[in-house]
Amino acid sequence: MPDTLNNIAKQGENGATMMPIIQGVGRAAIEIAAVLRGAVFRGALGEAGGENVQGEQQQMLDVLSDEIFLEEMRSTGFICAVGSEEQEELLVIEEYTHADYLVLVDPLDGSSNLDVDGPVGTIFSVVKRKSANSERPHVSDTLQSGRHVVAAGYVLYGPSTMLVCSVGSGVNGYTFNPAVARFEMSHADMRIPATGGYYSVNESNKDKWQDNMGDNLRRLKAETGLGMRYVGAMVADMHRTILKGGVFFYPADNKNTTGKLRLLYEAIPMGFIMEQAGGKSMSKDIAVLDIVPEALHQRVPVYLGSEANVDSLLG
Ligand code: P6P
Repeated sequence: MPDTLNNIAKQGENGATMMPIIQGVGRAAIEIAAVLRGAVFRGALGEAGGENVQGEQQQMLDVLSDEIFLEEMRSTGFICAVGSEEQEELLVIEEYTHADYLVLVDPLDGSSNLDVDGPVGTIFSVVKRKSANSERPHVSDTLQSGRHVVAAGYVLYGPSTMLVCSVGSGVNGYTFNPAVARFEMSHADMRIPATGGYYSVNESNKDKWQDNMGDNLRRLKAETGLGMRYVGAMVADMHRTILKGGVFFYPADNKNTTGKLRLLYEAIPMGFIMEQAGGKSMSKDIAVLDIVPEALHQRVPVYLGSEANVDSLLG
């Protein structure tokens, strides 16, 4: 009998509490994957006509994925509020304002890949509220450093649908098995290789990078001979980096002066997973997980991967 998401209950001190929440993520993932596969026939590809809080064009599937994810978090009964890339304000779950946990989510990361049938993902992290259960959840409940993350992970919608997660006791990958309609453990105890792999960055920005990153990348390439791979969806680029080694990074540049990727629902969950997989997660001169967030949609530079490669880039 293969291990399923039920296996999470046996992982560390938080597994039993986090299992129903991650099972909710799994249900949302199955539904989102089904929607993605049929989107072209429903005219669901393309822009929704609005912008998200980031000023980015919302894809129709961004909006739908956000709704699906919120509904599954509500159905767990353990989540009092959700902070989402697609919602400017914290979304309080009115039936469960007394619940202990909040979820931060990028419901459909890399959605610009959708109309070219490229990989996309969902990124999530779970934190315990700071406010009393009798109070109404507040955005300040989300503004906790990554050292307080209880669980985090991502879903990769690729040739297969994978859910990779950690509750603080290492990283495990589960692949959706359509024959039995459930996620089954396929990648136990994922660990990033110390050497090898690829560097992964949008190199077209290099003339705009801050912090001398162009010279540092030239040095990394000369020292390691790493090849380059870049999908343009953080989940896909990070998943390959964890499996093959190397480094994924998005420096600050003249356009994104504090970085492009969002701290609460991209950098922190991915940084948590990377550290749990034995890698390093930096935001220039501070560990991603040590940053104390100041705003729900705050952006940061990120350098995530094999320790030697991250150290080489940051010089
Ligand atoms: P660029 C997708 O929009 C995203 O937030 C991440 O998934 C991805 O790593 C990055 O932005 C891609 O940004 O500027 O290279 O298109």
